[in-house]
Amino acid sequence: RVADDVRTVQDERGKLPWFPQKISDLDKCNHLVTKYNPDLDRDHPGFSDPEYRKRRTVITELAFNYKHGDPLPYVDYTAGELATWKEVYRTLTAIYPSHACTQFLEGLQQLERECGYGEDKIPQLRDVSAFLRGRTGFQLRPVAGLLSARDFLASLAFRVFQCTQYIRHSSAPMHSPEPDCCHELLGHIPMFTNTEFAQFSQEIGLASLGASDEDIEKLATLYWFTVEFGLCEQNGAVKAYGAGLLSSYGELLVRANTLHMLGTLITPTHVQFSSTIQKAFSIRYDPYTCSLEVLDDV
Ligand code: HBI
Ligand code: FE
Repeated sequence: RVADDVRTVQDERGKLPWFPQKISDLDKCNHLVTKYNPDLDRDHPGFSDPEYRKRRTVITELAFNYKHGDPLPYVDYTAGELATWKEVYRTLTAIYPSHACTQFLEGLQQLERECGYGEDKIPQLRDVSAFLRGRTGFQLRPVAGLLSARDFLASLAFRVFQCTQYIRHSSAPMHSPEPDCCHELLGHIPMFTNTEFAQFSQEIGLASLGASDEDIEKLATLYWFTVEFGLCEQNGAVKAYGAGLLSSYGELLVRANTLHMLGTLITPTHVQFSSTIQKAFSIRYDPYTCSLEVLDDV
C-alpha cells in the first residue's frame, strides 16, 4: 500500500507510468493533493475565513491557467498579505544566523542583495526565477497547492521548482499546514542557489521518472528527511537546511535542538538511492533542449 499522494492516477498494470519527456510536458504534471487546503481541511487556519479562501482561489487560478513559456504571473499582494510576510520574514531571519546552514545563509544574502528579498515586499516568482536561472539553471513555475509527489519530483528532473504564490493565513504566521509562498521563497529558494544542492535535486527528479509507486514513495521519503527536514553538522553545531524547518519558527527552534540528541543527522551525500531503484531503461537529460533521451537497457 502506498500513500494517497503517491498512487498513480491511472494504474495500468504492466505499463510504465507516464512521465514528462520535455519541459513543456510539465503542463500535465498538475495533480494536487487537496487534503490540507483551506476548503477541505477543518484544521487549516483559513477554513472558517471566506475572504481568505476567496483570495487564495484568485491566486491559484493564475497557476491553473499557466502554461510553460507564459510569463510567470505577477501577484499584486494586499496590505494584509504584506503584513503577514513582514512578520514571517522578521521572525525567521532573526534566528537564521544561529540555526541555518552556511549554504542557506549565503543564498539568502545573495537574494537580498541581488533579487529584492526583504521584509517589505513579497518577491515575485518572475524575478526569483530569472535570478535562479543565472545561478544554477533552476527555474520556477506556479502551482496551485500541494502537488503529488510524482509530479513534484518529475519537475525537478527539468530543474523546475513548482512554487505556490498565495500566503498563509494571518492568524498563524508561524505555521502553515500546506506549502505557501513563505515556505517556498524563504524555506526552499535560498538552497536552490547552491550548485551541489541543485544537482542533488535534479538527480532525485531524474530517478523518479517512470518509477513504480513504491519507488516514488521511497524518493518522497528521502526528500522529506533531507530537503524538507534535513539537518547537518557544521563546525560542531547542528544547522538546518530543510525547508520545512526554515519556514517554520517553532520547527526550527525545537527540532534543531532535539534532533541533535537523537543523532538523526541526514545529509544528501550519505544517501545512495538511485542505484537501488529498478528501471528497465535509463535516461539522459539534454540541458540544451530541456528534454530527455530514453535509452533501453537490456
Ligand atoms: N508541492 N507545492 C508543493 N511544494 C512542495 O514543496 C512539495 C509539493 N509536493 C510534494 C513535496 N513537496 C515533497 O515533500 C515530496 O512529497 C516529494
Ligand atoms: Fe517543501
